[in-house]
Amino acid sequence: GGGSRAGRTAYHFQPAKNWQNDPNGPMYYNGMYHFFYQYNPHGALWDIGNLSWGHSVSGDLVNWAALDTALDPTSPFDANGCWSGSATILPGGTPAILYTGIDASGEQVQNVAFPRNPADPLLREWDKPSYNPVIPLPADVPGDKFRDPSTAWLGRDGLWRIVVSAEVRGVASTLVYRSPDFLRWERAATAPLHASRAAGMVECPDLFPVKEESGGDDDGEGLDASASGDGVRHVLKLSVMDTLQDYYMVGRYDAAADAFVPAEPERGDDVRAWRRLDYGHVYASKSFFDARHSRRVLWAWANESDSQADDVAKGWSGVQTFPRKLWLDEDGKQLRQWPVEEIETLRRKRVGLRRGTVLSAGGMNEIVGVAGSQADVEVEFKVPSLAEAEALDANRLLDPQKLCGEKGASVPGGVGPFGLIVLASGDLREHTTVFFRVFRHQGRYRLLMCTDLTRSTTRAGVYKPPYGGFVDVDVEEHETIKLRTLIDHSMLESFGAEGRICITARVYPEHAETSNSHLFVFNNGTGKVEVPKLEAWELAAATVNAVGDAGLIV
Ligand code: DQQ
Repeated sequence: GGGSRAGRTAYHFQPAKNWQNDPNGPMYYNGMYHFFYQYNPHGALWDIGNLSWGHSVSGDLVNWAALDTALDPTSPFDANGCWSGSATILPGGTPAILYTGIDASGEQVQNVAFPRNPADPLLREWDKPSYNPVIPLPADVPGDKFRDPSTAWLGRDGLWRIVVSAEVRGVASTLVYRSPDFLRWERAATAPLHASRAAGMVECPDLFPVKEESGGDDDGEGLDASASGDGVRHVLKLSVMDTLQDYYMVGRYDAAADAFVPAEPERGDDVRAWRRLDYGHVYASKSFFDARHSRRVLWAWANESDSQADDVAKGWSGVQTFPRKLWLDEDGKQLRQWPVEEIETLRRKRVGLRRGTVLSAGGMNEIVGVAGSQADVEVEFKVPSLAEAEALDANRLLDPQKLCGEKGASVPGGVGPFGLIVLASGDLREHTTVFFRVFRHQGRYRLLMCTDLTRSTTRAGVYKPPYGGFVDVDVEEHETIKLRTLIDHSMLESFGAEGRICITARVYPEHAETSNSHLFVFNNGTGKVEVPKLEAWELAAATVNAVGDAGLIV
């Protein structure tokens, strides 16, 4: 059924209807972007035995045309589901997919699939050779804990490598497999690339190279999966089932030993103590190398925060983040993320604030002239003095999310809170805040960023937490504190300090069904805050999987 329009996004990736979860096998091939995703063609909920690979294509990562499903659970080696996996562009240019099948006996195995006709620009049909699975379940891994093959990379010894997630004798392990031909795969005899006793099963593991940044002009450039050598670092990214969060560690990958040496060993083996990819609500992310623009692009799934009954009524569930360019910060430890620049093709009406606008204590300015439910907002805050920053005990540093809850936007502070009020109803009964606060701890300043959903909707039965994280920047060195927020009906993606922190949230304001959403910039700190720059654009709706629109793209 069509369901209600409520909450549907205008420029984020969604299938026309039904359930979607993990991004799968994103790639750039023959002038076209391909995106696959975990999809239930039969309904709006995840269904353990019914997962297919949905498939869409795009010329610009903005507008998408839906094709038929690429993989369906129809073979003995995937009869109970085609689960997550990745694409690899083989030498000669043909793509291959590796994915997890739930086989006829309910066990997880790894399968390969190839395009039936590589000359078809849309790669509509995919063959699953009958010799699958290419990696059967190992004897020391339980049948329900062996999945999510990564994109492959080619070693100097001519062998392909992938990582697969497995629980080996009770320990969550990231296993390396090697292959001379992409068909015969052997588990590396070395120790797993990573093993975590504490965190429990991990999913969607990935190891990919990033360029060591010099602070020069070519910053932000991405690398192909097989890049190695001088100036190359690697990122190990893992999705932890226990918290439903994605974490990463930057390090050095030793290709000869298939070992990963973390840049921050002090964070330990428990993945939950690693850096978060996003401090909000995303999971099962996957990146790919976009050869067209020499960049690495990340996708991630943001599931619904309303009830399953709501999803059934809507007829759909799940959104993908807007594709993000991903690169390594100059510090060699943290990643930076930023919406791909193609989003700017959707920018329509632009409004701004007068240069030199100052927000005094309790100040609040409405940004009028753009539709507040579909906007791209960039704002810079300049704090004239950090002297009033509140002191913070060490124990309060441990739980930024809790701190965001206790010190919400309406709790006045020393330096901050300042930021945006988005998706606000005319009477402000519904509103979501995205804001910063500066604290002082042992002579150092700490920048906190929050997205607080507590008042985002008057509806009951919706998950509306405060989200938050500390931003890894030297506040004293930074002239201004920058924020970019993408608003798209139920989807809110915020990027702090030039992409050093991301917070994605799902929101369901009731007022949006019948009236406009308002947008404000505010300061609730004791001292004044300057706003040297604020630009807001209304964004046009993209063409995203509208029924029968494939002709528009090709
Ligand atoms: N979702 C897939 C699995 C993966 C999980 C099944 C992560 O392959 O481990 O839909 O969300």
